[in-house]
Amino acid sequence: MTTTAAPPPGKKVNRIGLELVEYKGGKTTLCAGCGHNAISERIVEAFYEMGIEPERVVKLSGIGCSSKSPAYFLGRSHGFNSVHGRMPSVGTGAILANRQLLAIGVSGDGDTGAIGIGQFVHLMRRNLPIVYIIEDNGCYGLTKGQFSPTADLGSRLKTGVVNDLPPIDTCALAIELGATFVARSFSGDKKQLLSILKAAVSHGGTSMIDVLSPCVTFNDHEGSTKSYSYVKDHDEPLGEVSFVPYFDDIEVDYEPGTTKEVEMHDGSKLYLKKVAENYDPTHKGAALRLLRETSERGVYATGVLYVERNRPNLVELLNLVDEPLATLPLERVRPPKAALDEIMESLR
Ligand SMILES: Cc1ncc(C[n+]2csc(CCOP(=O)(O)OP(=O)(O)O)c2C)c(N)n1
Ligand code: SF4
Repeated sequence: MTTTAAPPPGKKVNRIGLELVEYKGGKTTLCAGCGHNAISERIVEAFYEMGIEPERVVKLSGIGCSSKSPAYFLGRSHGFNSVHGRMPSVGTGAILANRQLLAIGVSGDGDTGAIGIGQFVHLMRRNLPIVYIIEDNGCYGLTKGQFSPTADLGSRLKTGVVNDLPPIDTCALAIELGATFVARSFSGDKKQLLSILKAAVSHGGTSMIDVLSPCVTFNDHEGSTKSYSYVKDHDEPLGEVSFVPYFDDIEVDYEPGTTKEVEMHDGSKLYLKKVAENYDPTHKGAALRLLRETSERGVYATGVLYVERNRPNLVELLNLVDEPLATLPLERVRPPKAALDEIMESLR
């Protein structure tokens, strides 16, 4: 139950009266220093600062170290740790059964880019309302560090083995397929990742975030392009990302020309400051060109890369009733006998 009574003095609570600790999950069992742990911490902060009721959230994942991480945040939320690469279909079922849930899915670059690529492709096309996070370390951490499909051409495993296949850029792929919110961030960039997560939660369609998240145990050495030092040295933020939620009526002063304002589905505002004047985050072609150009230089463009507003999400497209299907009484989900008889008659 959410409390809204005034908190005792000295107790810090959010706008629905909950403390930060109420957004935490179990103690992590991942390696110390794993990027995935930092992402879980930012998710805790984002949901706390947005004042979202944990019971309204459903956490979904596939299989991998990354996919274990929903156990380490939002311990009061619903959760489903699904089969390898199959989180999108489980998430689709959950949201269609209960459109009032707020879905957050955590996947890995292996879970998404290899076994789950087919499901990922269709999720991006459908605009299901879900925050879809890829915790991208370029390897299969859980099965001891083999290359994943996002590993860069020429990058090396600790054993010296060289990757001779070109990578899949999940951001470019998502934009190409029709995703309506696409961002890339780095687990080590607390401020940027937190703002992006909050914007993603406010989006109302599929928000795809590829978070570079180094695997300290198997892919953090020289020769890797997903190590902490490589990503720090090759991170090219698109601009500063700030987020003002709809419930904070704050006027933001910004320099025209170098700041882009994007209004999110729920009325929150996203400000992309100091972005190049000719970069338009609502222009598909500009986002794809940026990704192509930066990848050719071996750098990572981070920030909110692309946002498409006002496209109906899957729940709206299907014209679902407002109430969750899961709790509708039988008489409202089953057509009456007369209607069925009429259909049968029309087929004779
Ligand atoms: C059907 C099936 N095939 C293969 C596996 C073995 N397996 C478990 S996790 C994993 C890849 C994990 O990599 P990623 O999604 O990148 O997550 P990470 O562990 O790096 O966070 C694989 C291949 C499995 N569990 N199930
Ligand atoms: S093996 Fe790698 S991905 Fe898995 S928990 Fe350890 S550091 Fe993280």
